[in-house]
Parts: sequence; structure tokens; C-alpha cells
Amino acid sequence: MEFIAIEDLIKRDGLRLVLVAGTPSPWGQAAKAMMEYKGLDFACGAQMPGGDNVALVAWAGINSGPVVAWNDEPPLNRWDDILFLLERLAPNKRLLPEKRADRARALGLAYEMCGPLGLGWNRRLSLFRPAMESGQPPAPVLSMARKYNYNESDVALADRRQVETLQLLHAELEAQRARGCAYFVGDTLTAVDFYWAAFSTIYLLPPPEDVPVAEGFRAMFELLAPEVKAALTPLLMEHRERVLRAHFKLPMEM
Ligand SMILES: N[C@@H](CCC(=O)N[C@@H](CS)C(=O)NCC(=O)O)C(=O)O
Repeated sequence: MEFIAIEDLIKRDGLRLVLVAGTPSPWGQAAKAMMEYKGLDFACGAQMPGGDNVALVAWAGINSGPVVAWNDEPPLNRWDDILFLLERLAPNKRLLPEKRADRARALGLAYEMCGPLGLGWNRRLSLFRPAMESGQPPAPVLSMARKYNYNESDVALADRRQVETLQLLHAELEAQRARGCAYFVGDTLTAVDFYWAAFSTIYLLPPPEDVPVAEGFRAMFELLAPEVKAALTPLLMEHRERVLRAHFKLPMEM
């Protein structure tokens, strides 16, 4: 896949996706995999993590990834807006259940992974912690820490919050298995399976041939509190392997 300059991406029609460069940013990688699953064509550009991304900010009003745009509609950056757009563009391969109770459960579980102070957010707080506590964080880390509201009280709770969400995800999957279903919600693959596969990569990074990040990044992802590591159960990791292998393009394009 070719990454094109943001200035050129803006001029295009159709579906466009801006991914965080060089790291398996789960919000963006889940959106990309869902677009591919739905057979949607898209052009792709890159956001430089911790950078100024001037052209992106001027266009989308935000300095983060992913950004998703469809024709002349305003560019989107929230995971749920992006998911609803993809559902609208390719309703034939739905990733949100129609049955209301299942839909509510899928959106709730997705929120716990993607939303503010959800799984990804808390993991990011924990990942930034060593650099922030060193008193000399690299400039990109400092700028992202400010952007994503790094603060003492949330950092202190971050590992416990991650454990609780991972336990919830394990319990949901276990209950589904007990009723003979191989996915998180209802009877079929949903966005929740994509989000889990994507967010699990920032816990246990797949091998370099699948997720080719720079060596420094790999070492950073290996820092995991023992209680968080213990909550990454074999059931959760088996499920992520199955969904990654079946529905994500590997090696991951970043
Ligand atoms: N906009 C997303 C969250 C996006 C997000 O947190 N992106 C981070 C991923 S680590 C990012 O862009 N990091 C790079 C940066 O901020 O420079 C949502 O709320 O649904």
C-alpha cells in the first residue's frame, strides 16, 4: 500500500484514511482492517506521532490518527463516527449487529477499548509513564502526554483499569464460547473482534515479520505490569491470533 502526502490526499475524492506512522496504533489499524474486510477502496496518508502535522490539522482539525474522510463530508477522527461511516458505506458486510441488545453490547465493549480512559488510553498512560517519570521525556512523548491528558491520578489507576477491562473481555468471550459462539457478540464477527485484535497488539506485539516496528518501540511495548500480563489470558490471545490471521493484512502496514 502506498502512503501519499496529506496535501494530495485532501484533493482526492472517495474514502481516505490517515494512519499513525511507524506504530501499530490500534484505532487506525482496526479501521483499516474493517475497510479491507468490507471491500472498500481507500487512499492512505500518514500522521507523524508527536509531530506537528500541519497539513492534517488544517484539514481535519486534529493532530492524531486515524482520520477518515468520505468525499466532501467533514473528516472524522472518533472511532465510533468512523465505524458508523463504514457501516453506511458497506452495509452488506455489517460489523455492528442489527439486534438491539447485541448492538448495545458491541458498542459498550468497543467503547471500553477505544474510548477515553478505555483500554488503549490506559495502556498509553502506562507506556508513557517510564519516560515521564524519568524527568526527561523525549519531545514527542511529552507532546502526546499533554495531548492525551497524562495526569498522576489516572496514571496511578491505569494498570488496574486495564486489568478490569481485560477481565471483562475474557468473561464475555468465555460466555460466548460456552454458548457455542466463536466471536465476542452475537453469532458473527463484529467490530469488537477487530478492536480486540488491534488493541491486543499494543500489549503483546506480534513478531517483527507481522508487525515491523523499529527496535526501540518493540522494547517499549515489552514493559507490562505483571498483573496486566496475567490478564492476557490464553483465550484472549488465541482469539486475537485467529482474527489477526484471518482479517488483518500482515505484515501490518504502518
Ligand atoms: N481519535 C481516536 C483516538 C485516536 C488516538 O488516540 N490516536 C493516537 C494513537 S496512539 C495518536 O494519534 N497518536 C499520535 C499523536 O497523537 O501524535 C478516537 O478517539 O476515537
